[in-house]
Amino acid sequence: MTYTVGSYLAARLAQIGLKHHFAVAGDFNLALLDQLLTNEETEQVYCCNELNCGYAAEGYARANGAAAAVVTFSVGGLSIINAIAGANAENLPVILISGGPNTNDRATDHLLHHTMATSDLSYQHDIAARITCCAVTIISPDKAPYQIDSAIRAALRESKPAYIEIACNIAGASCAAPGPVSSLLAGAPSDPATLEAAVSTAADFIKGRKKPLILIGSKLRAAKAEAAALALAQALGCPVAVMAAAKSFFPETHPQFAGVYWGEVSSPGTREIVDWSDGLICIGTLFNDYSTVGWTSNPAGANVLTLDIDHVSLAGHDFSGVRLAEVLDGLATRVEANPTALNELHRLRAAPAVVPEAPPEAKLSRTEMMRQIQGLLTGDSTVLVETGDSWFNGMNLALPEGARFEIEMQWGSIGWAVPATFGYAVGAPGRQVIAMIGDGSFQLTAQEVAQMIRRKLPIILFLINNRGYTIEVEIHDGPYNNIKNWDYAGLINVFNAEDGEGLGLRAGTGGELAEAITRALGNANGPTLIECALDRDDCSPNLISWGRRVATANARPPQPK
Ligand code: TPP
Repeated sequence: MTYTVGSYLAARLAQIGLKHHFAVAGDFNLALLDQLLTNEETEQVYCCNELNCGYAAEGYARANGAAAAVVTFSVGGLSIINAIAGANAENLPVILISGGPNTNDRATDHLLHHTMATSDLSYQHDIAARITCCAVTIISPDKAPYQIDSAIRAALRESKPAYIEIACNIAGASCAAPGPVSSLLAGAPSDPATLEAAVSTAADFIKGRKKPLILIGSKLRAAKAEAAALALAQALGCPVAVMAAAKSFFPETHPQFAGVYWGEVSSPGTREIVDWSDGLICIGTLFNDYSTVGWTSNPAGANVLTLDIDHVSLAGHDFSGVRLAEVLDGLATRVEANPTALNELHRLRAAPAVVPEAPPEAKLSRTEMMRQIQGLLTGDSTVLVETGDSWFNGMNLALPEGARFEIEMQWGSIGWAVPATFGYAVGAPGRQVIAMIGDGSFQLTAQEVAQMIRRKLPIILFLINNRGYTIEVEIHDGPYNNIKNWDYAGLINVFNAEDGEGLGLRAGTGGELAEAITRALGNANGPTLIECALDRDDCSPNLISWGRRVATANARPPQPK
């Protein structure tokens, strides 16, 4: 078989497990898209715009481990930047592929359409280089295989986005055949001596503590170390709390699960047990102003052992170049069971409160909405929550074994959830995909519901219509937090046009919501959007507490010189 630059890239995408790639067409990438279409093992999935395309790929990477998005030069390449920077922040290997100007127009004074009427055509590469772990521009078919492999290998190893720009007249040019894919998939091994030193120092730290406790953070998935963390937890027999951004990265049905640790807005009893521990084992954690509740809960100091993706640190020690999964595997064989903190957790923790069912004709409340969403979850569910009160409502969900939870908490860009949910559902066809999205966020990227309809995906979208940016109201209110109301449920018919099978339903009472959920479960050939009408101030108490702390942190005056 002979290869072109484009078909080589397609082969690599298929080999690394991408059964789909997301795309928006434009004249700089049409020849490339044609080449990608020649490979039947990676299907082209179209998006309404490039920002959505980036988020769809980001969601796909959450479901599938990696993803690719293909856009045209400049007008597309700059639109997708927000989503790719988000993938960087969230440690997801999304490969951004852009068509590029013809080689004959580079290094000349030719002015091209879609550019800022400047002959410097390197700006998109330069911008992409700032937000990816590897950026390559391909202007020669001879070098293409090496450049493509370098970018994909870096993305997979570092769990970060990479950038591949391909000149539009090079995509169809012949190039060498791909070698074994294992060269892209093999991770860099730990240095054995450093690994041994890191594991034995960390094991000593744990042995020296009376009340060790594990805290899991969002980087655990990027390190592909969920199974290794579970094995260490079981060997140690201690409580395991998760950070909000890592919800579902440790099974919530496990007897050692200690809830979500999020400072003042933690699950009941979780903050107390974390504070009580004299040996906090932080695995893949990331502390920022939001996760520390405005810097009020920021674990640090001599009682903290940090096990990061490629790095172990504790007071007086620092070891880098070690892989997290190998560190955890090593520790699991060296620690002794210590259930002290688990016993204390059982004493501290009250039985979960049972939320009574609201009368079916009563006006819909947030608690009744969440009670019904909770009842919907199975081990096959994945819940995606958009920035807003959905973060806080989602945290309280008790996830059945196997259920997954997705949150874009480091980047926190509203508009993420609709396209990311679309991409996630493309990447996880067997799962029940549910999203909770505020009205304000929905308005950014709503049109991607049309792609869910196009692909007949039975996603359930809970559109929370509380008439504004409630999370912003709690941080800092003003007229800018009011938004124009839409007929959200009615929008689905607009997207259905002549052939779609999406359902748009409205729930103003608990009874209407129950009926809408029943209809959604029966709608197998398209998404169902359920518009839940809530009062503007019907938000979770945790949002209020957290918002107050974050507002205080934001309002700190400059330090005097
Ligand atoms: N623009 C982007 C792209 N991302 C952001 N995070 C913001 C602005 C600031 N922001 C954060 S949350 C939010 C805004 C504007 C409002 C969310 O409102 P909504 O989706 O209605 O959710 P609610 O808080 O009402 O639950």
